[in-house]
Amino acid sequence: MLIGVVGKSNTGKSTFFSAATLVDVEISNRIFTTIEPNKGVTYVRAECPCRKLNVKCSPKNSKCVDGVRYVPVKMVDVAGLVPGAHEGRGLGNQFLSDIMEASALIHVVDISGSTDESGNPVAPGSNDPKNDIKFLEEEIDFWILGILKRNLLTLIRKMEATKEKFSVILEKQLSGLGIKLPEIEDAINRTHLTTASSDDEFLEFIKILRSTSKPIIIAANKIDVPRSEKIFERVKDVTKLDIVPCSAASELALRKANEKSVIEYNPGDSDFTVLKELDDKQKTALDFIRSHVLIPYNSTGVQKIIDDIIFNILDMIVVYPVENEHKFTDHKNNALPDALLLKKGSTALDLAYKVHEDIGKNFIAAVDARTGMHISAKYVLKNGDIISIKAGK
Ligand SMILES: Nc1nc2c(ncn2[C@@H]2O[C@H](COP(=O)(O)OP(=O)(O)OP(=O)(O)O)[C@@H](O)[C@H]2O)c(=O)[nH]1
Ligand SMILES: [Mg+2]
Repeated sequence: MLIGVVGKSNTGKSTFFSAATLVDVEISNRIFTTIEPNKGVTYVRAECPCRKLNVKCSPKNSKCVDGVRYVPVKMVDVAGLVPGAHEGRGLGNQFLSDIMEASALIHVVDISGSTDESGNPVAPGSNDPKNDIKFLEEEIDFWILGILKRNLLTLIRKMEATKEKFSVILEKQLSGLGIKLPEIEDAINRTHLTTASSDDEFLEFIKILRSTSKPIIIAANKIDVPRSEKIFERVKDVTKLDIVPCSAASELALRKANEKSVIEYNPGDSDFTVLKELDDKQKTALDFIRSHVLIPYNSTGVQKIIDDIIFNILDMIVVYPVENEHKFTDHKNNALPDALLLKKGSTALDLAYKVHEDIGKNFIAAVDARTGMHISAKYVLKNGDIISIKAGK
């Protein structure tokens, strides 16, 4: 599972990434600060079953803080896109190949309107973020069009000889983007795409595919800047995408202060507790975050965006595989060691394969550890299930 952080330059992508992963990266108020992608691990929050079951969990692949399980998700932050990137403007769009495998994208938008279309600083309110939302989608579509059309003519000619279906050729061309054949066939039917279609018709086809293969959530960043709220309300009313007010800089400051034990703060919380005597600068900064972000918006938005992507947009659930269904442990006696993300609708057999291919291949049966009931390979998993899989050798 990989989430890509995208947007034009200077909107706060690396700040968002650093707040979400606590990886130190370069952040600055100039364009094209990031050139090489930054990679890290962030976490989604789920309820850990440990409290209700009254067991002391020993997480291995994840973390548990006060009964909240933090499940890892990979994140990549890339260079800034500018309008016309597909024609080579700015850094071009080749670097988007770094988000090729991403299951979803966080589009970080400067909702204070204080960066122009190329990312240069301007007075707050001067730029309309609505245009940024539109241009980014277009640039991604053009990037996919480029991938799709690479050698397409040669492939179409070959197709006549091999009698391969057009949809199969397109699937091969788009294989790196994780798009499946039924999605391609559906989009072909909806757009009546043929080998003779124009670029505009291909773009229509791509738009449909992109919305399922690379769904976008908008991080309306820099909401802490005065008067951003009005812009946010206006943009929210006109965009069809999920949009969440966000202050990545506040989240980064809070997580850093928590790391240094200056405050106690957990990602996604609506407030923090001061643990040490603060100097004037720290006090002013923390008071500002509380009054301008946490009180009006209930959180900085960063964690909410990550949780929304995984659970609402990608429709995933968290499942806990165990070996011993009575003690909820693995063979080393660790209780609830792993928390795995699976697509809603996944079965016990899918979980077995996710744990290990051999366990999937040798699946015999499974037990729902909460109820002690035997379940079949076809059992559809529920969020929070604890499952013991029995496999042969
Ligand atoms: N007020 C405010 N400023 C922010 C916020 N997030 C980021 N910034 C500032 O915006 C500027 C750009 O931040 P970066 O994270 O480097 O932006 P980027 O999108 O990664 O930029 P490129 O790598 O050049 O594409 C920096 O001065 C940040 O401190 C925020 O939530 N609020
Ligand atoms: Mg950056």
